[in-house]
Parts: sequence; C-alpha cells; structure tokens
Amino acid sequence: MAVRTKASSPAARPRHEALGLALDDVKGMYRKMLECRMIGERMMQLNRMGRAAFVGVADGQEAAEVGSAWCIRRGTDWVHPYYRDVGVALVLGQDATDQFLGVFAKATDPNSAGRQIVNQFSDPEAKIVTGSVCIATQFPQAAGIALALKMRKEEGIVFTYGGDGSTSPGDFHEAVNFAAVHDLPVVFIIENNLYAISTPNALQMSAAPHERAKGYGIPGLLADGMDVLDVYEKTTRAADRARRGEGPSIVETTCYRYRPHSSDDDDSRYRSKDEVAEWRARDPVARGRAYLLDQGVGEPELDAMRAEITSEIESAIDAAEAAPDPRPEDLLRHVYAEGHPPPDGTRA
Ligand SMILES: Cc1ncc(C[n+]2csc(CCOP(=O)(O)OP(=O)(O)O)c2C)c(N)n1
Repeated sequence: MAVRTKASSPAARPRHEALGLALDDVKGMYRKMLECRMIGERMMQLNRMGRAAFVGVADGQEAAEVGSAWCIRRGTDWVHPYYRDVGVALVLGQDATDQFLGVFAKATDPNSAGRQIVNQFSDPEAKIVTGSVCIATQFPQAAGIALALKMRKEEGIVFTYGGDGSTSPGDFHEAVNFAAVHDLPVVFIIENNLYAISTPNALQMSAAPHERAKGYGIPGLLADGMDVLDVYEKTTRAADRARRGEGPSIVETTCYRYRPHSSDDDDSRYRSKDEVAEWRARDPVARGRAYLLDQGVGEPELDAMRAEITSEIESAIDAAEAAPDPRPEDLLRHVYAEGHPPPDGTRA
C-alpha cells in the first residue's frame, strides 16, 4: 500500500522518509488508525444500547494492525488475519459500513453474510482468507498458501496474524516450523496485547514469541506496537526477506487492548484501571497525531479528517441497520455444495 519515495541521505531525515514513506502515507496510516478507533468506540456504545448483540474491538492495537498492513500489496499478497484485525481490514479496503453490516449480522455483510461471529474478515479480491473462531488455525493455512505460492512460482507472500494466546496451540508451532524448514514466504505477526482473555502473558508463555523464532532458525523481530512507524519498519524487514525467497519471520508487536476481550467480558476481574491508564498514555492514535503536527500538518486538517470519519460512521450505522436481514430460506446456503442436498433431502 505504501508509496515508497526515492532514498537520499538518511541523516536528519524525518522517520517516515528514512523508511521510504511519503507524508501522505503517514496521513493515510493515521486516518485508518483513527477510523479503527472511532468504529470501535461506536460499536461498544451500540452494544451497551442494546443495538449490537456482540462486538470485539481493536482499541489500542491500531498501530500494530495498520503499520503491518501498510506493507501488504493488495491483491498480490495473501492475508490470513484474526478477529481483532479491524485495522488490517480497513487498510485493505473494507469500510465502516462493512464493519457494521457484520456487527448487525446482515445479509450483505461482506465477510459471511451474517453467518459467522463478528470480524471473520473475508475479501477474495484483497486475498483476505476468512478465518475460524478456533484460534491459531490460520497459521497452518497460511503456511499452506505460502507453500502453494512457492510451488507454483507465483508472486506474493502471506501475512498472517494472531494474538499472544494464539502462539500456544500446536498449530502455531507446526506452521512456523514447516514454513521455516521449507523457506516459505510468510510473515507471522503476533499482536501481543498481554492477555488472552483473562490469561496474562506470564501464565501463557515462558519465552516471548519473537524470541522463540530462534528455535525455528528464523528471524524474530520485536516492534513497539504503539508506534505505527516502528511496526511498519519491522514488518517491512520481514516482508522483504519473504519476498527475496529467504523464508518466514515472526514479528511481535507489543500493544494493549484497552477494552474488554469482547462485549461479554468483564476485564475488571483480571486487570487494574491503573494498568489500562498507563497504556492509554502511550496511545498510538495520539502519537500518530503528534507526529503529523510535528511534521507541519495543521490542526484544522486533522480535525476535518475526524469530522469526515464521524459522518462516515454515522451514515454507515444508518445504512447497515436498515440493510436486510438474512432470509431464513438461505440458512443452508454455503453449507452444502449447490445442487447437493443435505442427507435428509430437505433442501431444494
Ligand atoms: C482453539 C481455541 N481455544 C480457545 C478458544 C477461546 N478463545 C477465544 S479468543 C481466546 C483468547 C485469544 O487471545 P489472544 O490470541 O491473545 O488474542 P486477543 O483476543 O487477546 O487479541 C480464547 C482462549 C478458541 N476460540 N479457540
């Protein structure tokens, strides 16, 4: 997605230029992060108002998602995200309406036509592969796609995402090991937000995901997941290596989920308000704004951006709420192959 600028002297250049990014890229990243945050805030409100049954939002993880997704070449690279990745979906072309169609489980929800739980992102054009609620199942599938790309000598690499908790199931080990042995073009991005629902890192792992990379003989990179440019830098390194045919990497982004795991979770039972406040003080969206101001972007431009997003979100909510519900007679569509009735013969 990035517009790379020509390299010149690296000394005293703004960080984004040293990374080959234009200021418009940084503005674009900031816009996606802000949109992701504002969608999440509005979804939580709608849930508390009883208008959205169940939501899971990405507040606090915007830089990890947007910074890494900025390295993806849409339509060429494959993407196997997980349910937290609203920011990835937005960078790859989904919009606010798509998010609310999913939350209201409408027939025109682009991910699953209202069949799956929220945030099982899917887009054939953007090569986003829909996932499963079973965590870590995306990793072996991503390795499999990468194997196919390599065998067919096709362009493109695979980006796959998961949380810290998703590095515990065997699927993660099997996928990383297989990808490493066969030098497959995969970037494993782990959004380490310190908790898997209520389970803290200390009870989940004794070595951080990026450190475990050594055990597979591949690079492990640690990014500050509250800093979009740092995430972009580390993911670019991993993506470039994959594109050179040298194999996979693990990119761990340290971040924090401000909200409960989902709208059904009570996070006050396993973490303190002070801890949440400490992480909020490092907020990636606020840091993005500060960076842009420092680069000479004016407050009015950024305020106009926020106003535009507010109006997009409100229109999206109206449109999505008014969209048709799935029809009962479509219940079994996409469950059985068309033309093959289920064993009891009930479906025409
Ligand atoms: C195989 C499997 N085991 C358990 C669950 C229940 N579950 C859903 S989300 C989750 C925590 C995942 O945490 P993490 O990977 O850190 O991602 P986060 O939600 O924190 O972003 C668990 C245990 C599941 N969906 N699949």
